[in-house]
Amino acid sequence: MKGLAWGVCAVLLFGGTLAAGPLEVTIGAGPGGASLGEINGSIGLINVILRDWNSTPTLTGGVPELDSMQVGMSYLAGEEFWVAPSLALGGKIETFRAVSSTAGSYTAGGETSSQVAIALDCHTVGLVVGGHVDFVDFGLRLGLDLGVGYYYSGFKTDITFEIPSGVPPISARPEEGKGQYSASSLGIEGGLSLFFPIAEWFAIGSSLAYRWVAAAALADAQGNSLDLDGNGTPESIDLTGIVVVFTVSLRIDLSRGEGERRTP
Ligand SMILES: [Ca+2]
Repeated sequence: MKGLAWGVCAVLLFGGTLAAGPLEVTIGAGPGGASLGEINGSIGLINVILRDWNSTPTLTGGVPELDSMQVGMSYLAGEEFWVAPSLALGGKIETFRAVSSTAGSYTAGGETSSQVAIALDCHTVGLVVGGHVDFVDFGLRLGLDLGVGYYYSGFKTDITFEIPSGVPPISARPEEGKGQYSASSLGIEGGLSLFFPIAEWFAIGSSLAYRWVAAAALADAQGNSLDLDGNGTPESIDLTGIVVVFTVSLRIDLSRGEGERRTP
């Protein structure tokens, strides 16, 4: 959350440096997608092992497979200054979080029991600066958004992975224990947004954006890379994906405010 607080300050400072047109403050939430390609690849390999063990006749019990981490929730808060009737410049903070977990146990021969518990938590904060152009405005406003972003990601792991007795050897296994990894990278975002003005100062809307972010290596405080499936090859984080957000916007007319202050 410290990253988010810094980001909010940065957006406010950025906004404050722009000349005053109307200011529009927007908050929103919605489903977000992130490729997380190599991480989801590792989840796939872990699921192959679990599927194998779940169908081994000499084992009782079972462990559900892990869900893919491609979909999560996104939240955003931003502000834009309208520097021309249909052009706004500004910035936003956005967060994305995706989690996946499973737990269970296997018993072989009615005696030895092995535990499996995996919890994965990916949390990203992005600071995006850019612009918005309205190209249709007939009550509804349809516009184009474009921005460049800096993205900071945290990835937590908490893994117990005991191999049941009597199963064939496996070539790789996830490293047990807790891990906390981070990465940062740059990207660009572009998309469309639609606003329904309810009043001159208030609008609801939605936006559909594609986010392209360079893949980045995840490392913990000691510099160890994330190797989720334990195959000796580190997994990078790739946040590229589509984000759909439903928004609420307040428009504040700064010039009118100044005029009023000047009026005796
Ligand atoms: Ca790996």
